[in-house]
Amino acid sequence: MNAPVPELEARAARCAARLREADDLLLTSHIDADGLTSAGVATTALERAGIAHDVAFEKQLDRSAIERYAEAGYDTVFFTDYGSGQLDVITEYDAFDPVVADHHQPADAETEYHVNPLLEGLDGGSELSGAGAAYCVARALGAEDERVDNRDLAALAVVGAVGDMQTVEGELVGANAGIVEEGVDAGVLAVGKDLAVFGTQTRALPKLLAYASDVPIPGITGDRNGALRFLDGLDADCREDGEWKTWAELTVEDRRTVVSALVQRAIRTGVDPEEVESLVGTTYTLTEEEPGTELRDASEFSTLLNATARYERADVGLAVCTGDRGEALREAHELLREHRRTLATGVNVVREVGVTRAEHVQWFHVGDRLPETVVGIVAGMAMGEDDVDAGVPVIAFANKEAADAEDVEGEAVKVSMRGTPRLVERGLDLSAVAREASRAVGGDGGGHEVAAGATVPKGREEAFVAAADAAVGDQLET
Ligand SMILES: [Mn+2]
Repeated sequence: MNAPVPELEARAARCAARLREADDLLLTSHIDADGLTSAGVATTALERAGIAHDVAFEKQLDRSAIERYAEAGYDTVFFTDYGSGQLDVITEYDAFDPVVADHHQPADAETEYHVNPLLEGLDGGSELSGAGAAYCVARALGAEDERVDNRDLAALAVVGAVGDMQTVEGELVGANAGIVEEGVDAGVLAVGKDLAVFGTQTRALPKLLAYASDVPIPGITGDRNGALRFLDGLDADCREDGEWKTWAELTVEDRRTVVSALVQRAIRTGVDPEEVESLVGTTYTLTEEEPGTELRDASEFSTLLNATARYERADVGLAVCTGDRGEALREAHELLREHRRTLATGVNVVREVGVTRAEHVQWFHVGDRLPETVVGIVAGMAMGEDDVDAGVPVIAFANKEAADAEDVEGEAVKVSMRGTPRLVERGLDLSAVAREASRAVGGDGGGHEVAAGATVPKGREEAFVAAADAAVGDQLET
């Protein structure tokens, strides 16, 4: 009854039992949307179970962090959204018992207290996220009594999965789908069909349509004036007091009008029927949150959290996850606004530095003009803009701050690569491309099929492009 993922039930129960015995517990988690929601799930469940604990966050769980925990005198350390890959190092220290809820590839070492989908034959990339693994432990910590069974935390687990890009063709599957079901039963989640573009809760309509690049529609995508004319030509109330509405503010009737007009326009302009179908997708609504706020939509919620993570304000992100709708939410909004300003600048920078087309990839180099932490997102946003082909993976380069470049000798360049779900369906795996191409030039890289990153020595950028071009060519051919 307390097992959203039956395969992991026994492991989650062992973790919960160990956590109950802890005298001095530290909860530590990764700083990103999935890591923050993992911590949100874990800290709430621990608090409800009356288990006192400290909380720490790391950008990267390295030896120095683990050593710090060992020296601090904790007898138990609960790792969420990381820990599996570092178990070989973690188990070198006898000072504490590690409890791990993660979904990354485990290192060659074990702990008795370890929840990870990969240990039971589930996919850690698409079936369960770090927040999902933490949720399994939270459910095991919860009492049988449905007032404190922790099923309400399914909403956060879903935000984590969406934030870690675990959707398959726009939908959560496998163990994630089981968690969705529990959230729906608990009354905290609703699953719906809606326009499958980002920003439905918060973006003004012309911007919403112009920036949606997953299914490029001629005359609308990447064309704010075109989107404006399109909307003005519809028999729908798209404005209120002269101001454009957001998608969430439209009536159900008007939404239908806009979607059917979009579909007609797409068909008329020769967009592939299968792509037209994917204009409508699955949405996850957090029903307890205020309509018209980011928190209402799982995807937008995760973006808000990522904004706090990007500025290393895990304290703000966690507070939002645990229910602070006052000061922390205001701060998170400010960070997101700041982030969006940087992104808007970023798209202009891409235009100015120019995009170079290779055979199977396209690339640009921003040098020092953008922080390397946002270049990947800018690359994704640029796809579908005037001079960036949405059907070809993008490689973006940015100079790294000298102090950050630990992976390579001398000056380093950060590489971010972005594809689309459609390219992944055709065989694209940017994680493999990042790994192979970076090793070929003396760097290091990895990531996901649709988005990956690497660090390479300065001056080796074009060699990296050549290696990546060949690798992508091979993948898309077969
Ligand atoms: Mn994760």
